[in-house]
Amino acid sequence: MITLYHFGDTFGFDPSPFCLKMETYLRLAGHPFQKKRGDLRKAPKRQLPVIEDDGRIVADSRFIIEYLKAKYGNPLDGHLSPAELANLHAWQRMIEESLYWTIVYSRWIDDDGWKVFRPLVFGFLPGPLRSLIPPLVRRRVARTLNGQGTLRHSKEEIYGLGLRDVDALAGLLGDRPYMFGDKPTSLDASAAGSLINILHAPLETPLKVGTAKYTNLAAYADRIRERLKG
Ligand SMILES: N[C@@H](CCC(=O)N[C@@H](CS)C(=O)NCC(=O)O)C(=O)O
Repeated sequence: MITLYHFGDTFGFDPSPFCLKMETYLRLAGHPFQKKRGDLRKAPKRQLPVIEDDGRIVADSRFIIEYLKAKYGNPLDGHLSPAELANLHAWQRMIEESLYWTIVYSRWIDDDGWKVFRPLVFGFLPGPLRSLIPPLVRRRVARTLNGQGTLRHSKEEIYGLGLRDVDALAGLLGDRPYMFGDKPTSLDASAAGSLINILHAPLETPLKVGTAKYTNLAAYADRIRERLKG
């Protein structure tokens, strides 16, 4: 049985777009799995998700999916043409290397998002640590966002960039059930991991407000969330 190590269902689902992507992939591909809380200190790359399968540990959702495809077959993407696979690759990178950073900004840096996000993810810490740890982690996230480039922009620009990615996704989906048509592909795992995290997290950020205007994306996130229930 595959074990998916993730952060936990803090929002009723995992707050990490990558952990939720992995869960969505496993569910859509029909692979039996169990979820366990992961420990970042034990994770090979100090990030989650990680899976364990027959004693083998694999880290990073991209490598995990490659591993699963090699071992269990490719039920989601096996029918795609080389051009479709190239397309899928580009869209996936947009979600994970571009839109992701606006999500991070909306939670960790934007003061309105941070006010709500902080108690949700750090509320479990005992008294003194609860005031000490969150600002330290927030500072580390700010350094990362600055190095990556997002934090060089104004708040309006950052949300504008994220919403352009969202607009592109809405255009791709159109009125189809999944991003590439009638059947789910691994792109839907990436898309759902981020869109559910934007739309269903209890943070009223400009990213959420702007995304909710796309009724096709809102219905899509609802639909995939239903499928995650089993
Ligand atoms: N490329 C990785 C990204 C995973 C990732 O960024 N995970 C974040 C949570 S969304 C994490 O574990 N962050 C903890 C840290 O960097 O300290 C993947 O696809 O799995």
